[in-house]
Amino acid sequence: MTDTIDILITTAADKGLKTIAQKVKDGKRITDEECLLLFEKGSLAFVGSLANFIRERLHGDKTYFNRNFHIEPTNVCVFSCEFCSYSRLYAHKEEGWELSIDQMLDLVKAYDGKPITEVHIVGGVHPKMDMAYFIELMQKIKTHRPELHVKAFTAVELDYMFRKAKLTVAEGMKQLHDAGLDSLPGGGAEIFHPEIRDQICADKVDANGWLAIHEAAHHLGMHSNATMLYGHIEKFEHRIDHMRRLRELQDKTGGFNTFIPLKFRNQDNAMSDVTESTITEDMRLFAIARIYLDNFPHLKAYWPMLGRQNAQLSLAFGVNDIDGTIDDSTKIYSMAGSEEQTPVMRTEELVMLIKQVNRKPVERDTLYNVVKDYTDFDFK
Ligand code: V47
Ligand code: SF4
Repeated sequence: MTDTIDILITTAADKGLKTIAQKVKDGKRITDEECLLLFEKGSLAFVGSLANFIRERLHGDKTYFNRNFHIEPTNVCVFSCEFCSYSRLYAHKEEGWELSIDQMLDLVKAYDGKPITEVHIVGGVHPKMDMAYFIELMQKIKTHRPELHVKAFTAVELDYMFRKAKLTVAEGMKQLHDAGLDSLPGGGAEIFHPEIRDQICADKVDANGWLAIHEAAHHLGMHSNATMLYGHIEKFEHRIDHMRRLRELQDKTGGFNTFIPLKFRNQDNAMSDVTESTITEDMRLFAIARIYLDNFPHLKAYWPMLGRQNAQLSLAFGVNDIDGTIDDSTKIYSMAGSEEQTPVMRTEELVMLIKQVNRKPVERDTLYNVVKDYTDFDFK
């Protein structure tokens, strides 16, 4: 019987596409030029089949999710990213919220006795929430529940904290790690290329700063994720530049777990005139990212942003992780007009969603250790 990959090699519309299919079959890396060719000429079916081949080679039908909850310490922010629907400028902070350490600890305590493995803490950049504040928070969370994995702070928040405390990146990272910070989420990456970054988030940490923070974390043995905010004013070349910088750092450190493409949503922000990408473009991007980022073990679709059904669809386009069951309401996406205004999904629902498309649901912890395989589990 001929495999799908051989059919793709034989029937590819173009010599360049044929070479790419052959490289995928042989487990070889594609170049930036080949990646551009995929964006320009690869049909949805072509890139999807290649990405699915890679996904199944890496993970079979396994589809991961985790049980986590979010804490957003504040939506007050000193920065003013054009795409952000969430932040309230420091000058207008009466519209914002600021949680005290005790309030955040109460949120953690609300999960006592519940089988949660991770807390994800990210928010705006508040000038008063400094190193000392977050070190105390980390220590108190760990004292209360030592085994809870703390995934916290985007490189944007960290860059601001370290500069304010006059610490080098290595010193700042070490202090937070010692206090209990386990890993970094992937936010704040947006689009690295200055042609775009200067237009959408000029005042926050640049590409090199973002990458240096993740590199420092990796050197301490911590893992991290990487995101890309796509589907606005960037061109294919900017997406490729973004992924190339990530692929290069991953070659050096191996510290990234997961790549998470974040679809730009245009509600209530300064970029509301920018049309959102289509579902076809979303799926093509997932697939091309899976093909290009050969050294990233995981590709995640963030379902609160994409919506349940599109997240389900993405499992045929290279995605092997659909994030967590989130019991609280993270506001960053509902405020930007995402599909999911109440991003809460029970484990049973998530498992069903994955099974409906014939994949195997596996609950993981932050570092992808298997917590429970739900393939043959019956909730009745
Ligand atoms: O960096 C802000 C994005 C990110 C909009 O690491 C928007 O597991 C779309 O990074 N449209 C923060 N996106 C969230 C984030 C994240 C989410 C889930 C999991 C993980 C992880 C990380 O949210 C920001 C920015 O790129 N964002 N505004 C918007 N209008
Ligand atoms: Fe602040 Fe983050 Fe919003 Fe930018 S995306 S304004 S850094 S909260």
